[in-house]
Amino acid sequence: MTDRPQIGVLVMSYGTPESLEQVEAYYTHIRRGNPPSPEQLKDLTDRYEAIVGGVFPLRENTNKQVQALEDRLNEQYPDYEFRCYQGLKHAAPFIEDGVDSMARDGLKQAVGVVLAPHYSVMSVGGYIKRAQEKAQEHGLDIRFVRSYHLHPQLIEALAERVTEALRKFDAPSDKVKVIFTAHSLPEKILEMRDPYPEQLLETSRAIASRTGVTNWEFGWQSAGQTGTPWLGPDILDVLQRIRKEQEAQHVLVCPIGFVSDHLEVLYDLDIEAQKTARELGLHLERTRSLNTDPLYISTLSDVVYAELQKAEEKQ
Ligand code: FEC
Repeated sequence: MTDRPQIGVLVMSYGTPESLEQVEAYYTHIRRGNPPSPEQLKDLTDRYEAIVGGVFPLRENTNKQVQALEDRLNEQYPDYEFRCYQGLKHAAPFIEDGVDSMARDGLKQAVGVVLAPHYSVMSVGGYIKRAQEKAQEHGLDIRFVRSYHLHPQLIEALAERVTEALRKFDAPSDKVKVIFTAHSLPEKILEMRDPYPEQLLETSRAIASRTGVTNWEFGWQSAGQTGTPWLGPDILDVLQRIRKEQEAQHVLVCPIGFVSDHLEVLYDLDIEAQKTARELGLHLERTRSLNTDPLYISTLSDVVYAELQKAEEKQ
């Protein structure tokens, strides 16, 4: 037993199945309880099979990020004892399970953080709402980090990756078109004055300024097929336009909206976008994912601690 104050940290992430058999239940959860059609299920299962034979890298990456954050927090702020709990959006342990575990372990104070730097009411806002509701049931005092898209160490980690990847091209940097990407969302978020698109542009500008990249643009990726419009332009259309207008032969994609290797990076970019680029005769490279980069983990520990400080200042 320790007499240091114990702080629960709810680390929230998208979640992924643990086996190909679980893909249907996972997809049904994403679709708010509506099972996918056999074609939709086959399409998703095929995509998982295509990324290194049906493994689910997001699970291991999230596990490692959560452990690294707990280690970092305890090392950096020894006046507290931090205990990290996972809360996944679409797979077990679900967000509610993470909050239940904190309450079961007797924690009274917690901070929640999402492994996604940009705030949208449809993404991070959804995670926070579920965690808040569960925490209220338990009387758990929990505060949340909403976004950290301009944190200097996050920008440094992403800028390092851009600089490093630019060296892979057999062309001067200003001849390489850099495309920053993030997961698209339904266009209706614009009516809600959602900060998501602007935060993504702010991150893009900060990386561009730090790396000296001037030849860049932002593109969306991984849009759903829901029959309603999603934010564009889609990365595949951007590649088509670059080719058609002969803007560049070299393209570097930097997926700033994601922090791990997973389906949306390993399939949507490394297989799908790469195939389009090859067909168009473009040389496409992608920046490395953050995964457990110490700069990313340090960003997380910093924003969690800052949130805890705000709670203490109020007392
Ligand atoms: O590797 C993996 O197993 C999981 C990869 C994965 C990540 C991820 C992140 C985000 N999503 C966001 C929004 C949406 C919206 C819908 C939606 C649907 C899917 C489907 C799969 C999927 N997402 Fe995802 N997302 C990942 C995977 N996502 C699989 C379902 C099939 C498909 O469309 O491909 C549409 C839901 C609906 O039908 O209503 C909206 C956003 C992020 C980034 C922020 C975050 O990580 O939370 C936003 C990783």
